[in-house]
Amino acid sequence: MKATAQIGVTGLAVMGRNLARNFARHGYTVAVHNRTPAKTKALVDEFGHEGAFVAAETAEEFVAALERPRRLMIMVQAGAATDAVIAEFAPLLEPGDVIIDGGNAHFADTRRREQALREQGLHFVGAGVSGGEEGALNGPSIMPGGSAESYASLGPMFESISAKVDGEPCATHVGTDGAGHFVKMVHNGIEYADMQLIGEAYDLLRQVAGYTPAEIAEIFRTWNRGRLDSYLIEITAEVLAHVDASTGRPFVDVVVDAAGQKGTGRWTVQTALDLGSPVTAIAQATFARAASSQSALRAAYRDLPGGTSPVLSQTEAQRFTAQVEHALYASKLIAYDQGWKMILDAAEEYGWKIDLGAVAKIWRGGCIIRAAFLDRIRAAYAVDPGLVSLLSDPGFAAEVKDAQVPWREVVAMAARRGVPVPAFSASLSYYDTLRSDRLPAALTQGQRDYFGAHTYRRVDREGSFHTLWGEAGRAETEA
Ligand code: NBP
Repeated sequence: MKATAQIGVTGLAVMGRNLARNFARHGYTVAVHNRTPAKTKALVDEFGHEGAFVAAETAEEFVAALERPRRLMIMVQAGAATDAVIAEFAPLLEPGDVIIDGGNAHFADTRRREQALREQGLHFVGAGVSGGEEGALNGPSIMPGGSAESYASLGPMFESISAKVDGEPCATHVGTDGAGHFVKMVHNGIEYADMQLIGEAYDLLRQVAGYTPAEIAEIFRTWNRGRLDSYLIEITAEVLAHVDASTGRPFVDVVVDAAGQKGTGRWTVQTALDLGSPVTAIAQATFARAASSQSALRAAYRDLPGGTSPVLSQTEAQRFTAQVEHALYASKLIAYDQGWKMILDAAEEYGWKIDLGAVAKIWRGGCIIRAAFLDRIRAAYAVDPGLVSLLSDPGFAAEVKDAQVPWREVVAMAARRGVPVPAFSASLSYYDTLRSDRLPAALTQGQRDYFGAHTYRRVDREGSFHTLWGEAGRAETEA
């Protein structure tokens, strides 16, 4: 077989097939391969007219179809299937060739695979791909890791097939080895938090303000024309406005209230614990899904007493709605700030040089959290690339200042009424924790020293100290 293809895609389920079509539609010759050859044939039969495809039945044919250095993209199930495909293809490749994993791999697996393949002279690029099947076809947000050398050859192709915002591509070299999959994981964690916060805003508008799903859809449509303008707010309005055809009831009322997850939110929280990154809003969003699925536990709690339920007047409901917008925006800002800081923490841990402004830039389009807000974050990093927190940006700081009264009133109202707002309150507590002059962590240190002689540091002297708690006089010793 003549080597004519600039890129090869193996794994032609929804994602691989759509990415292959996207490459072909952008003028690239694409070699296509799938473990079950019928899928390869179906792709070429159905979409062959869209561009130049080279159908390969065997691994050898597939590799032979690729121009050198070969670029081979794996789009199979994450985990063991990815390892199996790498084991199948790596022996057929030559030094300088590039294997790209566009699946949802855990970044630690990507680091392991990158190191092993580097020893064989191969480049391994873990590329986060966001936007689902629609994004894969029409323009995803692409977050490649791996070597700078591999990005030099892959970058133009990824940038060409990615989503574009203001003419700029939603693809960039994120950092070495697993940086791309790490950033994709945090993207999904932020997505969990954003969705939970929107859910809590809906619940408050319904339970406290007394609005119907259709009325709340209108409120979200209004919000979508302001600073909350985002894909998630837009689709929320669509879902809330939808009426179930078989019952005539609001669609949201006929859906079982137990949320699922595929695991990327959980990975974000697990990794955050290892890094010591306090992503509390993301964690609460992940736990909220888990709690919603605990049916026996929910049944055990169901009849326990809750808050009071005064009815709001129309004017009060309108005022409350404006307060919820503030609370949602401020909480969202905190959730994003937590995700950004987690990326910074990981960059330090793993030696990645990640341009946080560039991350905001490539999330403006193609992915689930795409939003006008991300352009604000990009702009904040353009002014100060060393920002430790988004709240150090004067514009964001001013908005959080404006949100103070409504944010606190909404969380207080939720507590009084017994409406669960785990992500709203986690965001507010995070804000209050970090702005505190003194934290009760000092007491925690005292307790730790008392029961475990864990020692403590003093505010007035260098060194580690231990108090002899069991002895009369409780003398302090230097540890
Ligand atoms: P799936 O995750 O459903 O995987 C199906 C593909 O994996 C098929 O091509 C299948 O081949 C192949 N495969 C499996 Br399973 N085991 C294999 C093995 N041992 N050797 C070779 N091939 C094997 O596909 P998808 O939903 O298109 O997702 C692809 C990747 O993209 C996944 O990692 C996913 O997490 C990620 N992702 C998905 C989305 C989304 O919205 N679906 C979004 C972003 C990322 P077969 O046809 O022979 O069974």
